[in-house]
Amino acid sequence: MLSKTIQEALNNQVLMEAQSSQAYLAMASWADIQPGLKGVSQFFFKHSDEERMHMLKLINFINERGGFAMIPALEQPILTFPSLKKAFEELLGHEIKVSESINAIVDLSLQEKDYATLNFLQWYVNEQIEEERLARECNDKLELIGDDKSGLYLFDRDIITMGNDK
Ligand code: OFO
Repeated sequence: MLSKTIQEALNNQVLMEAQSSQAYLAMASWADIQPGLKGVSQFFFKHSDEERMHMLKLINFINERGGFAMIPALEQPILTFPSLKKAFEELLGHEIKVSESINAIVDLSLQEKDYATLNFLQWYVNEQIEEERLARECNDKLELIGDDKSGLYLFDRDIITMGNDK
């Protein structure tokens, strides 16, 4: 059975994952209408789906452990970006916040000796390592590419397979 505190923290994580999914969906739609960013758009659509899966996993766990997963209202995410670099900076910043939030719940479950939640969260801890790595890699590449159009062409082509090794 989940304590009230852990349940609240996990429900807050449901919100964060839903916000991530929505934020990346907005990035996907924005990229979709930019010239030459079809690959990036697909990447964001896929990423948005993954965040929804992260949210569903939490919902199942909360309900399975005798809690109640509450589906949150969402704010409108950022819709447009001054550059692709800015969109990826936003993505990295977002993932760092998600990691911090996961770590805080890990801490809480340790304090409360809730080993089931602690064990459940290990998947998210590992996932965040991968998500941050991927976001940093994209930011580094875009930094190198700068305004080079052929570099951007290759980035858009290659991004589809980035992160497939996880
Ligand atoms: Fe759910 O991993 Fe990104 O936010």
